[in-house]
Amino acid sequence: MKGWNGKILRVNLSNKTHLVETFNENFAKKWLGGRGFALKILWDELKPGIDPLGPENKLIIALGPISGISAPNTGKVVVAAKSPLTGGYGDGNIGSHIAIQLRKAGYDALVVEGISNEPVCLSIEDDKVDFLSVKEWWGNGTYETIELIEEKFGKHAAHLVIGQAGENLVRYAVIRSMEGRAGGRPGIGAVMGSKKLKAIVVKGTKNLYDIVADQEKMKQLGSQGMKKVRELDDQTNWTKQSTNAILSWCNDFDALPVRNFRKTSHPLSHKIDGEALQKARIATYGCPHCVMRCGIAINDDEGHISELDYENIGMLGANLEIFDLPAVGTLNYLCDDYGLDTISTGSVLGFYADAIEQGLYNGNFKFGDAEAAKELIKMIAYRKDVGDFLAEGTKRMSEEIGNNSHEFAMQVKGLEVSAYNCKFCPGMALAFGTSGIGAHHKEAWVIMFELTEMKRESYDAKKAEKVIELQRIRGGLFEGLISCRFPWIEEGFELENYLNYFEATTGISFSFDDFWEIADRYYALMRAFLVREFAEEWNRRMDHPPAMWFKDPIPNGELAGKILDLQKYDELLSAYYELRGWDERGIPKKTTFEKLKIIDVSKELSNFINLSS
Ligand code: PTT
Ligand code: SF4
Repeated sequence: MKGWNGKILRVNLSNKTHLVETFNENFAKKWLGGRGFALKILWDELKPGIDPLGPENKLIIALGPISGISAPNTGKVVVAAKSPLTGGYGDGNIGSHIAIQLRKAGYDALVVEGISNEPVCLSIEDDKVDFLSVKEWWGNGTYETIELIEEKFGKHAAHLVIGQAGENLVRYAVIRSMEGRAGGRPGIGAVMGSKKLKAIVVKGTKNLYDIVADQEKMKQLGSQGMKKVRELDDQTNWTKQSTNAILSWCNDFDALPVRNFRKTSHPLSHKIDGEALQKARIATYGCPHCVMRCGIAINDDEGHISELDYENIGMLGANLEIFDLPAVGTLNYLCDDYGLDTISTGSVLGFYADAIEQGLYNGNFKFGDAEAAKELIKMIAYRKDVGDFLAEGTKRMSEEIGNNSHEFAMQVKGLEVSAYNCKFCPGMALAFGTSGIGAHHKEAWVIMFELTEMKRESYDAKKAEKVIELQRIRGGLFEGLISCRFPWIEEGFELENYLNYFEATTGISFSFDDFWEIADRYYALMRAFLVREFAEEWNRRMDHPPAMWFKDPIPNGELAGKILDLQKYDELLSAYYELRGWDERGIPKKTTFEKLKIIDVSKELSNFINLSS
């Protein structure tokens, strides 16, 4: 077999043992890598109902067949586990040198099991696995931890770390890596913390290309691709503002989250938009092998260097009505240092301010108060006082507050909505509603098409089709092969390139249809995972976006009064289910499982719920 090492390293932190398992080409072709490997392992090995923060959960770090090879933006890995936020399968895609080093160490995935009796750093160097006691590192932020790793293992040691938020089991803690990268929004950092695993460091000495089927071709394709993406970027200038170019666009289209999503635009948004970020920029950061370097760093208002993307600014700035870029930079820096997801943090603070304003909760926090937000972020990371409540995420907070506060808790299945306000974007609302991991834009960024090429007000089934098309590309192809999707989205680097990379690396010729079948398998299995966990309460309302979007219209501007229509949304959802071969409850039919060659999944699932034929 070429393209994969064919090896999974399994480590047990409870008894400090490890073993290496092998897999064959059939497994690799069926699951591809990354999200596919993680999903399959977690589905097969986790008993339903286990505590995501207990010893039975498993943390997976998984590569795909092209992650780490020298081609545009391939320095990415999937981090996954059962999510403490949603209770379903959760993952994130993070830029890290581990994409290269784990492959060079001879593995395609790392499975971490059990719980250590003391804080540890897992060190992997080819077949050598060490569990280093790092009691003295526990309590450190991610920046300091990364410095300690560099001191101990060298400047370029590939790593993944957690901060205090992960240690203290904040349900939306993320994992961090070099230069500002963060991933695992559904609380994968908390799973790492629950295992007392402060850091993972990997070094490999094998030749990266030993497992590549056609080495010369791949090297040639890779360098041509890098050159091409650079040229495309010279034409688009995208990296000058990177993802934050989207902020003014969202503002103009009434799709910006402002004041806990109550409003959709703001006259001060220019203070934190792409141009403002470009002016403040002091450096750009990027993942390994990246030729686009999208992380724009600025000096924050406390003297740190903070790396910002649109989601961070949208949720910690506009959503909290903080239109001061250096102050937003500090909120972002704190989230990075403590290891908190910026999207959920911005949403939690917005929900908190909203609940206080409505007299549903006692507190002093108000929209626009950057200093109080800084304090609260610290309290969340340490679960101190009200921070303990905020650390639970908006779904659980609203359950505690009651009084219909769930209507303005901006989450789906427990994961907070990313920075797109969908009061008048039915297609994007559907993308949030049906994402397999909760409300993450990573699965289908259909809003781009909805606001430019499609009729915005339409609930036509074409929108459901487009959501599925994007879920297949973004949530399937890019999460299985593992490469950053920005060259394709932002620079128009053709998808065919990835088919060519796959073929040169593995020697296997796959058509797009082969990849779409794999993607559909991921979506069926993510759905099966959720349904197995929530069989008794499962219903299609779990695929609805937050109730606010059906009840609280756009308040001002040209689109004032526009709002999502519940009945039409439900019809769009039915169209989505039909296209996916899922029944009216949103559960894949037996025939769909069969078509996707996962009959074993349907057999297991039918122990929990009746399946339609
Ligand atoms: C991603 C989510 C995003 S998506 C952003 S900004 W974005 C936020 N970034 C955070 C951050 O930073 N610090 C922090 N403490 N929390 C943060 N939470 C938010 O996390 C990310 C980039 C981005 S930047 C995006 S869209 C693309 N996402 C990709 C993806 O999902 N898959 C893929 N194959 N390629 C992608 N390319 C782009 O990668 P999560 P990263 Mg991320 C500081 O992980 O869990 O999916 O959350 O990992 O390496 O930082 O890259 O406008
Ligand atoms: Fe990483 Fe951004 Fe480059 Fe993608 S474009 S590889 S997220 S730095």
